[in-house]
Amino acid sequence: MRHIYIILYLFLMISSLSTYGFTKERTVIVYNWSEYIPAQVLRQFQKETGIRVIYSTYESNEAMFAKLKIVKGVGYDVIVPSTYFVALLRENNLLQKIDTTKLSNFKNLNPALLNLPFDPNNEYTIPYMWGSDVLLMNSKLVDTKKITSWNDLLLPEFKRHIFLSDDLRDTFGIALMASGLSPNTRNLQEIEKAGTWLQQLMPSVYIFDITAQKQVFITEEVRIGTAWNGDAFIAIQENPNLVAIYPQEGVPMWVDSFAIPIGAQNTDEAYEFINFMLRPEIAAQCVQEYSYSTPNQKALEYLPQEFVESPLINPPLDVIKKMKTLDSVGSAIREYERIWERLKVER
Ligand code: N2P
Repeated sequence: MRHIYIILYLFLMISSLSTYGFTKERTVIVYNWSEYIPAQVLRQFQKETGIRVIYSTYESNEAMFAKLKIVKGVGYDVIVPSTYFVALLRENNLLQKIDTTKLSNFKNLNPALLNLPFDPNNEYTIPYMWGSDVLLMNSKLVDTKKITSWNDLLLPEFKRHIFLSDDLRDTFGIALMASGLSPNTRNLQEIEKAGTWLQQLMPSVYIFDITAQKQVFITEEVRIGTAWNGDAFIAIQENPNLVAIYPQEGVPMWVDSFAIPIGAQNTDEAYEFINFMLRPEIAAQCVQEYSYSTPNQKALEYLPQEFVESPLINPPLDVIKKMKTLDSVGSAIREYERIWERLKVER
């Protein structure tokens, strides 16, 4: 008899707790690059799982890293660092290991995008999207046949007509590759040499920014410049005068991956979220919206032909061979930063 009272009491307690909203609502806190996951995808996840997504965005790896460091990896469940930042986050003990056996959709990923040097056994990251920097120009305002190299940006006719990305490693990577050097060099003289290249370019730069990328090409505010492949694809659709090329020296490439911060408080939900994002039809939806390259090989079956055939989304092998991943440069990053700040001040 006593048991029945206890069970009844517990039942009443639990039901009154949920009536007053005391049972914990399941949430996942995602911190991601801006314009990277369609709102529709987030809504579908919430609807299917009942897990509320608390979503905020950043514009650069540097901004994300600074924030994560301040909060000591607490307060976020999923983040999306790029290639070289994975090492940095790990060195600062800001990531936790990921158990890929908990991700039934892991099998959809292309092995060519797994086990990369920045995370050899995918112990900490699951690739989401990848891409590269391309040279984007307006055929109405530029003799496009003449342009084959990053060094063509230095042509005097482009003075005050260039867009340059305010992404330190991307743009330094371009300057280094234009100078025939590795975008991952730790050699001070080589870093300085790229700095001189950038200094020469600065008088030609009309807009130096990270967020405005596609817009300034679409509205023809600039004639030529750097662009992420996804932005280039979208800009070309909006303005057919635009043409993108992979310059002959090759291009810096990056992989943006899901990672779980060390202090994440909703790890089960983080796994559910990542696994949902690895579904082929969801990955395909993200590519259709933002036009980057997907590491999800199954997703290709769900993409319209124009996406699969676009060299901006699915680059040909000879282009891929010339791409260089942006890896950690260790403490040499301080030299890069010093020169970068100087460029900005002098501008
Ligand atoms: C999308 C951001 C692309 C990330 N808006 C480049 N690593």
